[in-house]
Amino acid sequence: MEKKERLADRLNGKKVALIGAGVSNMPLIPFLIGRGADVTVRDGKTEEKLGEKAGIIKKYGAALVAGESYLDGLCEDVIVRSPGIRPDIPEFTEAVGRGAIITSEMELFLTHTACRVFAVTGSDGKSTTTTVLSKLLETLPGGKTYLGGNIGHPLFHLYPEMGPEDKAAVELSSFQLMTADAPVEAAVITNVTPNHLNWHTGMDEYIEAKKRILLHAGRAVLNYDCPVTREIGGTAGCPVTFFSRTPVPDGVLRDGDSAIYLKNGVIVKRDRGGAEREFISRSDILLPGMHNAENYMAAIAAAGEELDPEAAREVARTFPGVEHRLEFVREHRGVRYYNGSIDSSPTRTAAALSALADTMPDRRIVAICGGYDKNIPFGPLAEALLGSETVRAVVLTGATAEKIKTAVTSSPLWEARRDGGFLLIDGGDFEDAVAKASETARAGETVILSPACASFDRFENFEERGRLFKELVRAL
Ligand code: UMA
Repeated sequence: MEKKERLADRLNGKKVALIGAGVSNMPLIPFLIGRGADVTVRDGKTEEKLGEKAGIIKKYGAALVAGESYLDGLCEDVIVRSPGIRPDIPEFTEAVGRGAIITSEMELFLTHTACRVFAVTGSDGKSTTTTVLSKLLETLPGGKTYLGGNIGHPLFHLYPEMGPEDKAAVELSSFQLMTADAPVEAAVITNVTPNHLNWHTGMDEYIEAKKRILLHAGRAVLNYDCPVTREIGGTAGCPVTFFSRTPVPDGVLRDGDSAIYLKNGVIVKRDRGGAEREFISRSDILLPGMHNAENYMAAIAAAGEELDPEAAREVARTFPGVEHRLEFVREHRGVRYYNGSIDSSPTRTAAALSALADTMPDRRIVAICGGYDKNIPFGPLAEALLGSETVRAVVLTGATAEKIKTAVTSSPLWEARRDGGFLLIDGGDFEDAVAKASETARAGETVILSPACASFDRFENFEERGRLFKELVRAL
């Protein structure tokens, strides 16, 4: 089998299949055709469902195999899978058997780029951490900073313009990491909690995928407060920086390891056996919530020793956050509306609710929850919704509405909260759910879309869900 490295230099006349006409693969079409490859795009959606994309694919000069039997006759030399497609489906295994290369946009980027790569994965907080990291990297001397990966910006087609002085902050999902094994300068795992268990064979595979980010990492940045990442740190083959909400004991650090943590409201850094160095204060961080302090600690550690605390403070004071993550939409009749469409797991929703409660303790919350069913347990969500007096009502929508309702009503906290006035509302479809949340909320309260689920039961992606939410809220 041919090696993946520098594949781009040997594309002339090669048959390349792009599996999936999505965000990752579409920019590859003109790039590959420009290098002489014979490109076929294969997608399980029908041509009609692909809509204008089908026209674009053909206009570029690629062949299109669309619809149910899109993998029939898979004969290409190089197969570029979209992240959402498992690498071990029978069609791919058979192709590998006859000598084909299976790769992905992200693997191609990581094996071809000359720039310094700072990679981030984790169950929660990876988009904010990656974005903050990109802002911090921009303050370092040297070339241009790129931001991409699972956050929604493919990077491979840009690699020819990147030099060794440039930097890339790259968000990696477990789907992308399943087969990735390229070197990165620094690798962050923000935390690991159950997620995507309908796609992975189980928690073990999910954790193994996340761990692959460390395979050839120069440095690792890991969450000391998460049992999974703490354990990973003990066996990492590179220096580790642990980040934590509280001081990290010196005894857990190995030679060359370090820690970054909160002490009396200040983020401090310490090498093993070294003195604490103050970095920035938690109050410098414009984004609300303890999870954002964690995101900052991870990003600061990943940016490395070149980072100037003063420059980091400036970023912390001014960065307003990422769209769809606790994004303030508007205040209407005394009710504040937030778009948290990115909250696609119970832990994300729990973090969003506690961030709101932290920063606005007097505002009670009406939460809109529910969406695509990833087979994750909703017990933790029920606890987050019922466990704090701040949440007053939940409006349920989407494919998981019934499952969430069952988890909430079977919680030991349910009866007391129900008797205390907690409302569990059947929202119906998404539009009705937004309308019901708005009818339920009183002046002085907050409505947040924080689904705890992915969006694919109804939407193309979480961005589309968030945009519709904002439209509906603006039209109230
Ligand atoms: N398709 C098939 N067969 C399949 C699966 C998909 O033909 O079995 C087709 C679909 O019809 C679609 C195309 O493949 O037309 C694209 O599928 P995709 O969604 O897998 O890939 P992209 O559009 O390239 O988007 C992916 C990520 N999506 C997933 O991992 C599911 C995007 O993350 C990411 O932003 C993008 O690459 C960046 O290049 C989304 C996501 O939800 C936001 N990620 C998960 C998460 O963050 O939790 C992992």
